[in-house]
Amino acid sequence: ERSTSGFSYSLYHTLEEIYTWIDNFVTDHSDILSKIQIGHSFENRSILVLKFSTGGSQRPAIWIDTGIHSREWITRATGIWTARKIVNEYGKDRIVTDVLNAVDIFMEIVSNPDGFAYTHSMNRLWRKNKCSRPGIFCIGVDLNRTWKSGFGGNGSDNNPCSETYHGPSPQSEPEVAAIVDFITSHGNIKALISIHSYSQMLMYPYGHSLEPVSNQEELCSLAKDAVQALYGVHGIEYICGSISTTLYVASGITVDWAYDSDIKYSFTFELRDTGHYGFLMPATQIIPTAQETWMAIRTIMEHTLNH
Ligand code: ING
Ligand code: ZN
Repeated sequence: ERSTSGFSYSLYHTLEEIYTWIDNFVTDHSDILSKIQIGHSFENRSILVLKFSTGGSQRPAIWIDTGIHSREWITRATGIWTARKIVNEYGKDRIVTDVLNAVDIFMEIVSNPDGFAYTHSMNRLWRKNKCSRPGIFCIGVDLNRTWKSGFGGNGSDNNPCSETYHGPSPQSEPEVAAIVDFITSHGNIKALISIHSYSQMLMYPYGHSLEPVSNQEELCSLAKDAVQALYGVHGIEYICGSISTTLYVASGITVDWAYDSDIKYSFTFELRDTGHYGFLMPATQIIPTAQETWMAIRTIMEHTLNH
């Protein structure tokens, strides 16, 4: 690598540093990488997606997002490491090579740029986006409660001052609308992985209902394989299951919308840890977290390729 050679994958970075890294990373690997701007945030920051593609047109694709919740710093750092891993393993690792020869990968590293900037400038524990609306005296919508599927249901809040405020209407927030528009117009996304922290879980729909999804046995067995592969790296234990039965009922979430939009492999991670550091995960755990998460992501990618 040339221009990204000074970038440390074992440190947390600011928004500006990550956006510079994206530009340099795309330049360094322009044979398989490009950058797509899918929209703008409430405060008018660019919303960027990395596209990994070895050719073809409208190939089936896998979507990965990190940083929907701004305080979950470990998720973006894991996403950045994962992006480099994918590039490094193409042509070496059989699964990555087979996947990228048939499937495109889209990664949105900074899914909530305004909230992320705010966690650096003002409030490290900010979760929501930064929208404000006339007559509403609290800031921000929870970007994992404002999706159309199950909008306004249990485990989301109508109070704008709540951490789980669902917003005025489905996809009212530009950060979510950008993803919905992109995925919908793409039309061939086969798997979606939405990465949060913390709790050490790998989950699948539904969040808004206790009802099992139609392929729940397949998702459960794939999740078990994925967390077993993860465990093999550093011995970290994850639990898996549907969101509503494993964590709690939550409505208007990303993966429920994805599943109801025909993305049958929809997963959400809660990365390290189980509460000791919580959102304040030391940077020394970035690489081990990314290494183990990678084995789970790779397992999901392989299954998606073969089904
Ligand atoms: N927890 C998630 C939250 O939004 C979650 C849990 C993840 C619920 C995915 C539904 C879907 O409440 C964190 N830590 O963000
Ligand atoms: Zn989260």
